[in-house]
Amino acid sequence: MSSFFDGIPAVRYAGPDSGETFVYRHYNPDEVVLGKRLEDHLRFAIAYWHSFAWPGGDPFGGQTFERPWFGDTMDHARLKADVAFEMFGLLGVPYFCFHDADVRPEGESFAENQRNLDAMVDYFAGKMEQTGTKLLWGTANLFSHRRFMAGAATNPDPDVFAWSAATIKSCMDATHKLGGENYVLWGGREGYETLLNTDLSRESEQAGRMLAKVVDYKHRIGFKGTILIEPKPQEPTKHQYDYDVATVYGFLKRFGLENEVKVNIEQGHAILAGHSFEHELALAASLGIFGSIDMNRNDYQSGWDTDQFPNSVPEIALAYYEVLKAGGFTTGGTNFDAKLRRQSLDPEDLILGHAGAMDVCARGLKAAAAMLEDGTLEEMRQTRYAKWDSPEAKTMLASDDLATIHARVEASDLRPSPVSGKQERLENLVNRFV
Ligand code: XLS
Ligand code: NI
Ligand code: NI
Repeated sequence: MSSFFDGIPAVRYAGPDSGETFVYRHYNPDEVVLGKRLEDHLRFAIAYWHSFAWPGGDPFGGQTFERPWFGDTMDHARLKADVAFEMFGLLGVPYFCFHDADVRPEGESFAENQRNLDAMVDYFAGKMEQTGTKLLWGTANLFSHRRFMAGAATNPDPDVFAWSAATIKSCMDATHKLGGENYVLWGGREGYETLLNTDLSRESEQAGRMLAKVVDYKHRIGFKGTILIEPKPQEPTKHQYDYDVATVYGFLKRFGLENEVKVNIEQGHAILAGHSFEHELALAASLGIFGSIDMNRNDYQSGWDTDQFPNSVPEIALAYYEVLKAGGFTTGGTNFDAKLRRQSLDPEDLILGHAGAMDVCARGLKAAAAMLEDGTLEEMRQTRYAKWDSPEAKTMLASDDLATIHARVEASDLRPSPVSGKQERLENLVNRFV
């Protein structure tokens, strides 16, 4: 045991009336909602990078956090892992997620990176065995090191493509070995800073070829998890190719990978793309590519990815409503891609950030389940489209050509009569549950 969290008790469910600080008021993992335990609905995961690797810097200032595991040796990496697994235990969170660069020191060469990662994977395997914590997903950091400044798969230099492909292989192997349930690709540098030096045709072709190699390798090693692309419109690049769910779907179709790859949708990225979180979730579900969630919240004024812990139950309820409507998570889950504010220096801040977010998610999911059980929303949605059930409407959609439709409309003196969309009534209805 490290002494980092000394004095902080394990956070456990104490009910909504508890006045304690280190408790869940709404997240009772064993509570059954729609026939399933809350823990199995929400499938919470902690992001290694924000909680254990991020030093608290922003564009105007450097490190604010002082952590005993900050440093570039394998001893530091092991201490970081010890503290991370202690935190997973204190919070009772079933999953975690990591990038290679979060967990191992940066070596002098690719081979040294590989050795460092292998050693940490073995260390993780032991900890996972001891604690029962599982891996929701692994991923490669192809954006921090300066070699990736002009992209990874989309780099003008094939040497960087090679380095990236090799790194993805290492990270897929690591994820597979640790029983990871998904593998994520977030293309932080897959985009451009200026069109003046960018060949869009080449870069998208390179991205498509890399993704095809990832899918091929997944099948080659028998990885049963889901490959997930995480859309984001910009930041750090001026423009990121995986802009949003719709863009990713078009890209997948173009390379014939729409049945092989799904999406990991992040709240903050949806907001940056000018969408609501529920829009991205609903669209992914309707396209059959909904996979997983990076849960956080974006500051609505900042224009950048603030990765704050979520705190709005009504917003979260609408998001989980889409998740539940889509049938819930299969291999996916709720990964807190969220970080402390840089003034939140204390160990307890890490615990309370997550605990509060888990309570908010639990409330949101329960509200969403109640809306589904009530059924009025779905009933009203169906009623709105009910006329499409008629045989004439079905034939028109399936086979009538424009001339046939024209003849019918002209002969029957058709006069469409507008119907209320009932938005206010629907919004009032939602308010009863959140
Ligand atoms: C950054 C992304 C990143 C991915 C994993 O904005 O959210 O953290 O989730 O590479
Ligand atoms: Ni993310
Ligand atoms: Ni993000």
